[in-house]
Amino acid sequence: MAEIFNGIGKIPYEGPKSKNPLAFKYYDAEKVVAGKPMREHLPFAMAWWHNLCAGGADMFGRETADKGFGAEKGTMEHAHAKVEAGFEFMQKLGIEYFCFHDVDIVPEADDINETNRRLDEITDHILEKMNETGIKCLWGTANMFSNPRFMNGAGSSNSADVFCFAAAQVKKALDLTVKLGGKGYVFWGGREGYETLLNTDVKFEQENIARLMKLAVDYGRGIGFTGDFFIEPKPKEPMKHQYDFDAATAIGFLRQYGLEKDFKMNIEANHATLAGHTFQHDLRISAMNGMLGSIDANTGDLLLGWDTDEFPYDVYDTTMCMYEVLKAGGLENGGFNFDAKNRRPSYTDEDMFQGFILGMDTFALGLLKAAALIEDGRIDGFIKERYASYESGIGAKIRSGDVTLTELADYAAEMKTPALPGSGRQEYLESVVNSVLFG
Ligand code: XLS
Ligand code: NI
Ligand code: NI
Repeated sequence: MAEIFNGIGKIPYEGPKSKNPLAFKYYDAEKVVAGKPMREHLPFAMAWWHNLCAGGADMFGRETADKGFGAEKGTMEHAHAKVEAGFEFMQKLGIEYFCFHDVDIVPEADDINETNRRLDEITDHILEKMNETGIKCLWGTANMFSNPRFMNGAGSSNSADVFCFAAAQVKKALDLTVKLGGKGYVFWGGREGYETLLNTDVKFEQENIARLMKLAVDYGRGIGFTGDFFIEPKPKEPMKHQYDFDAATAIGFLRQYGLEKDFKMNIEANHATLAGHTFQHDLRISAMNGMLGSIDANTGDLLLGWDTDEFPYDVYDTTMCMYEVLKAGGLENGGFNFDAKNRRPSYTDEDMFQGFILGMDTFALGLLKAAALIEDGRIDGFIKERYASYESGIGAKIRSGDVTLTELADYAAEMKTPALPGSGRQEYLESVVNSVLFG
């Protein structure tokens, strides 16, 4: 197959002083940081849908970028051209993983049997390219939100027939994920939510989503899927209320239905901020529950109330993200999937590369700065010190559970009035972060 991205070679690492737009300034794959090479800390993935399918269309205008890769869109020839383009792209960037939905990799047919045949054909091609290049599958998923049949959701649909179609797609997507050796399987509950309680039985819908997930776990484990299932929380868009609002909500749901052993979180930065949290918040909630699985690496625009899926550029955010990831000991079966797209006016081939160079460099910087923050020790030291009253005396008794409410009240009565709990020193700590970032 002829080269698709002509004139763009392998992207080299040239260091922070380089002004070459087609070079990494910070992402130096083999550089060892906190005990292992950057590429091991940062298993980056390409999202098939944004990178190879989306051409910048929005509700006010058609596509600006040509993602035909020399073939007519909507054909299997095009599906195959995307495979070639995708692998050439990943190789040139040194990206080691990809993520996909079923309908990203083939055009959906009217008959599910024909769609499945196409999926078998295309995954043979993908597998061939994987073997040739060493590139791997991070996770697979089924798109259960674009087709009109899913207008009321998939697992949460009011229609049992639609539930069966959702089940069929999940089954096939699991087959494909296993065929491609994927490390994870994602449930992003696109339309699993509701617009109005006037037509919705929330309790029933949530139970049904859990049923679909349970069926998926049973089937997946049966065909040898040993990776993680992931829930990707998002509070809204396309639905007004989405059931997997944020990490805390999704974790509660998993525990309620006994799914917590098989599932972890796939945290997307832009979804966390849509939920009114920071990215770091949802990472922390996941990590402290042992459920930090994977990351959809993007960023939103805080002035806009929707999922803009921008390539990450904010080093403060990626530093805090990598701080959480380092503290959690890394992502076992997860990675950093660039669920991100170029802005509509960035429509050239080079722009596709620039998006990833920006994203990878921003995470590399985040990793370097997070490692420096931990090494510096002032933040961790302050937090430890802040809770020191629980290390001995009455505090230690509270922690061990070896105390009654009456004893605590007696203790308080004896003190008469407590000392203030100590300054939170937020402004000082923020300046410590700045000094690590820019010092
Ligand atoms: C949409 C989601 C989606 C998932 C995969 O907002 O981010 O792209 O990552 O279905
Ligand atoms: Ni996502
Ligand atoms: Ni998203």
